[in-house]
Amino acid sequence: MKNRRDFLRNTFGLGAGLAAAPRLFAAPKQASGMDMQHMGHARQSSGRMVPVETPDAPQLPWRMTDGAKEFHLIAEPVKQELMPGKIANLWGYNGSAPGPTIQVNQGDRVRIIVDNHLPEPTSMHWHGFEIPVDMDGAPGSSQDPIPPGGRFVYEFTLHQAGTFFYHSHMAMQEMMGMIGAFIMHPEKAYDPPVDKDFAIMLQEFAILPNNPIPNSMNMEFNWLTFNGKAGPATTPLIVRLNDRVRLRFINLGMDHHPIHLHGHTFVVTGTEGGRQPKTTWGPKNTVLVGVAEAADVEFVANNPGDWMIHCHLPHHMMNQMSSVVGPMTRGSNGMPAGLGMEEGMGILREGHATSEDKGPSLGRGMGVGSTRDQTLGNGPLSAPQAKHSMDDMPDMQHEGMQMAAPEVAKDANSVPGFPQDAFMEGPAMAMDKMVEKPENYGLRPGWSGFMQGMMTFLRVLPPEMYDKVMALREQQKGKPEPMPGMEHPHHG
Ligand SMILES: [Cu+2]
Repeated sequence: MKNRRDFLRNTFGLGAGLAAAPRLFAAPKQASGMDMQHMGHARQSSGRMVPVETPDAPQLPWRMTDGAKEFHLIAEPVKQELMPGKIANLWGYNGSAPGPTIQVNQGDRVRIIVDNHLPEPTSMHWHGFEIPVDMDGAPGSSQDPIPPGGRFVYEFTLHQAGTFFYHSHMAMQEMMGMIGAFIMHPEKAYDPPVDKDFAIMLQEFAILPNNPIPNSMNMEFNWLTFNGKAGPATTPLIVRLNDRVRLRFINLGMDHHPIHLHGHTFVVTGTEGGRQPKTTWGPKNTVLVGVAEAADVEFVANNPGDWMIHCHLPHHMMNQMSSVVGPMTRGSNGMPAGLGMEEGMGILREGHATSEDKGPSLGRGMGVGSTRDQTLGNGPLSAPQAKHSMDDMPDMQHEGMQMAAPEVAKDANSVPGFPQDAFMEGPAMAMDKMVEKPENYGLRPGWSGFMQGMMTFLRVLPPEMYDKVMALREQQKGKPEPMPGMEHPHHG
């Protein structure tokens, strides 16, 4: 809620004449005759381009000033709620990390006012933009860094089209969340046109237990997000059965993410360089989105159901993972992670960062050979013990969590390797009520216990159900108090 207020304050503080919602297109673009011939099975396609939705992330309004679409971005510390009760101190733009989505048309003259409200210098890079070098935002070479309290006005004409993004060009700031989507709509709608168009930004953070501030020096990440939310707080993508759908993935972090869609076969129609020729469109169901890359995929949502979309790296389908997660499930003497506040933030007073003593606590290694790690039995706790052991975990909200005991076999303790998922996902982690929102209407009860990290749903809904969810969403917009997880209503 605070994020939302900040966003409104920041955007409405710009002056009179600014529309509440972005007016994305100067005029509706009609498809040419050629486009109409190639509409294929896209149902009810109007031939118009549709605005890109970024579920859980806001859209950036603009106003026409001196012949340019003028946007205003404020680089600032933000409190981002990754999931209910898990608020992280990130850095982002206009109260949000990732920052708000910018949408323009090919050929637009664009002006972006960047104010630096961070406590240190920053610089804004327009990733992949073919613009004059003095607008490139490379600190030190193309411009002086923007000092704290300073401003830099970027202005350029955009001749490209596709899925782009903006980000701080200070490396560590990127790992604090400073990225946002920048969509350039083509002059003429792509063939075939889509009915639904979504963008999802992939980010990762290393947030040690008992500390809401990401350790940007960490090499091991335990919070994986789609548009700033971890499952089950991610808002599902709602489409109507037989819609043609485009998903745009944008990755800025330390890892590549193989994004997998259930139940459908897609083609990769675009990259961070723009639209790709049809001759390259081979069938796939997983797309590897490398660091600094974007991937557009398209398909016809012809298979009804609630289908998972997720990064397929197993640890990226988890929340709060760390190499010392074991002790958390066992209520013993607590964890050595972090040692002290300074060490937890990577500030060392003696020794070096990769030493056996400090390495594991800083998340730089896997804890192998650590003299500080504790000896663990491999046995699980009983369900009541497991529940009790989580009582003092400050990041967990027990009210509203379903907390049913996971089902385990009688001889579970005798099986080497047990437990794996038993206490980390499943009924004990379900929180359907806490993440209730219109887009989750009608999901199978208990669904939320199995959604973590980079995970969301593509909900392919028959017309009646689609209309019902859309009606609920409309109702929600009118309510003054947002539900948990509803901080960023859709502006699509
Ligand atoms: Cu991943």
